[in-house]
Amino acid sequence: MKGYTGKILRINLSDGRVSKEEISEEMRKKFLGGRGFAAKILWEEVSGVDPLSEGNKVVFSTGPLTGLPLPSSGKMVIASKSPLTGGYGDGNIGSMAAVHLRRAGYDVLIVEGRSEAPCYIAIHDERVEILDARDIWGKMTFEAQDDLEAKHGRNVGVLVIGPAGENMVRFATVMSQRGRAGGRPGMGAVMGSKNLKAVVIKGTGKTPAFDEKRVQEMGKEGYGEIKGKDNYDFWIRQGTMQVFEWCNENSCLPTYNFREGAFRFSKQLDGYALEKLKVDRKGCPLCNMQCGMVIKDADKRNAELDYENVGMLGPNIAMDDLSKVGVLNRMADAYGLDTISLGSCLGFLMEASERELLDTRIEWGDLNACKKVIEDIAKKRGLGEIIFEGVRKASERVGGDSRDWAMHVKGLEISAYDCHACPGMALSYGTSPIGAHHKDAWVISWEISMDRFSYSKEKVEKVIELQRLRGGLFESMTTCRLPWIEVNFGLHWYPKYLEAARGEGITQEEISVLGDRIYSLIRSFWIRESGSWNREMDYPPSRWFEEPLPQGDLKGYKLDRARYGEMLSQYYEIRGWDENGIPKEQTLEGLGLGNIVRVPRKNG
Ligand code: PTT
Ligand code: SF4
Repeated sequence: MKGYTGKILRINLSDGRVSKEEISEEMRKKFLGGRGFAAKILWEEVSGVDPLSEGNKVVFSTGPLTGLPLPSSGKMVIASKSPLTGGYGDGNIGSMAAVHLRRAGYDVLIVEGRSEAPCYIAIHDERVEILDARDIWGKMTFEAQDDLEAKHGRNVGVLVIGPAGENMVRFATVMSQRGRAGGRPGMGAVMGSKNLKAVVIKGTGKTPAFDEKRVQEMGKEGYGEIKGKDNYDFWIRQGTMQVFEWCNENSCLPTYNFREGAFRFSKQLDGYALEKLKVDRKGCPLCNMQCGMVIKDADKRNAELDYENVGMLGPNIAMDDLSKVGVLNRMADAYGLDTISLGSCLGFLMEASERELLDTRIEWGDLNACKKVIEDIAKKRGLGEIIFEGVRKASERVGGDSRDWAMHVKGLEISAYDCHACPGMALSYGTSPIGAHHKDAWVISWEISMDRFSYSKEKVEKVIELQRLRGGLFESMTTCRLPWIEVNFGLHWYPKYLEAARGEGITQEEISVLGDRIYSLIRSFWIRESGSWNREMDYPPSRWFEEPLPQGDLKGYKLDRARYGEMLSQYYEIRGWDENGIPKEQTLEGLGLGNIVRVPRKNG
């Protein structure tokens, strides 16, 4: 099949070995690329190891659309066994590194082993080097990126970790281009555990395509269509921040550690507030709807904002000024911490302090206290020692009833949508393949436009439909889904893009099977790796079931545990999983995984 380089580059940091392997035809057909490749590789190569040990691997994985002149195709998946959750973890980052990896002749980079001393990897086409990183170890991501560009030239792709990754903070992420972040479930910590500060990639070859001319033509048409969309101009003004006001109006804005769904000071934080502070716009390569909104923050420095960052570092911790949120966002990018988990961790500490479960006081909305805690997290000291492994572990440390309001699923902190009155979105969080993240099924907008309070089978089916498209197709092609979601760019384009890129399109039926295959494979990984799998792991935290919304239009609403359980059972049935959420043997057979996967049947 054309449209792939067909190569995996494997680098072992323990012994310095570098090898190149073929990607089989079967792998390409069954798993497409990106997340599909990563899940298959991790299933086969990472079993029973501590995520921060030499035995774990980091997989940087592109797909057949990555790097082609097609809308928003500068993306790659970074995956590993997660040190935050203990299960499968990945993130999707926009970076020139994705584009350069394919130009250098590789679809996938696997990094394994552990270097004795701080190092970084430099890939320049065929030449692969493991270089000394002692002079950049300890540096913030921005400075490290500057230094690496000074050494290797500005025309390279850089993936880098900050002090948080080096110190193996469990929600350390990987940064690129001073504002792109990827790998929420601790992929930065896995790099840190390998003493790997960065990967620098330069490729000078051509990105492979089956029909180059057709790709060019259709790309041009696609970019043009995006620009002509009704919502395009507003998107350019506010980007993902356009959803902030809507969340507040619909009582799904995370507020006071997900206790409430609307914030009194929301007007000081929303998309219009952003427009007043905006000084620039940035984004991923090959995109003509760039959504990284840059503002001048309260320290008079540039900070790049997205909705999730503002939701979690704003109302969730009662920070009522966007320029202050910008400071925290910039610090997270500099230290290399995931903003969603960070906002949840700060909210958790503030609530624990309010309930007198901590020796130290940390008040809601206190900027200086937050700045200090961020530094402490990155250095694992003070309150950082309590929270550096995320809210699940922190709740074991602080005790009381904190387990009920430690806002996570499977150990991954929840992204910025409150679900007291959104059962469908709660199911989406519950069944996301990496723990609570919205990326696989952002069902909430559809749900609120329909019957938001129902626990219908239609909702379950919608969650699965979105998971197939977003979690299966988009994560594996690998390209940004926002043109489709945010400006209504036609989904019908993508099978055509795949056809031009690799000589083979994809049918609706094949999209469903691909998504289901990846989901059952990742689920099998979780069951094998988590040790004690149980159905409760697919439930959101107690807070949403037990504590009704205390104010606003939806005052008194909360989730119903029994009805959520019924939805979950329907979900398992459609997926072909048993009553504990374990894929059945005939399901694995039917998805062509029979000869690949053996799932432990025991569960605890
Ligand atoms: C993603 C998660 C998100 S999702 C956001 S804001 W969002 C947060 N951004 C962070 C950040 O910034 N700095 C930081 N230190 N931590 C951050 N953590 C959070 O990470 C991102 C965009 C966004 S912005 C979204 S919705 C879409 N996500 C996509 C996806 O998942 N798949 C896909 N095929 N296309 C997507 N397009 C959009 O990409 P994770 P990015 Mg990201 C400053 O990484 O781990 O997946 O978590 O990659 O290049 O920054 O683009 O309102
Ligand atoms: Fe990146 Fe935003 Fe463009 Fe998507 S829309 S490719 S996240 S800049």
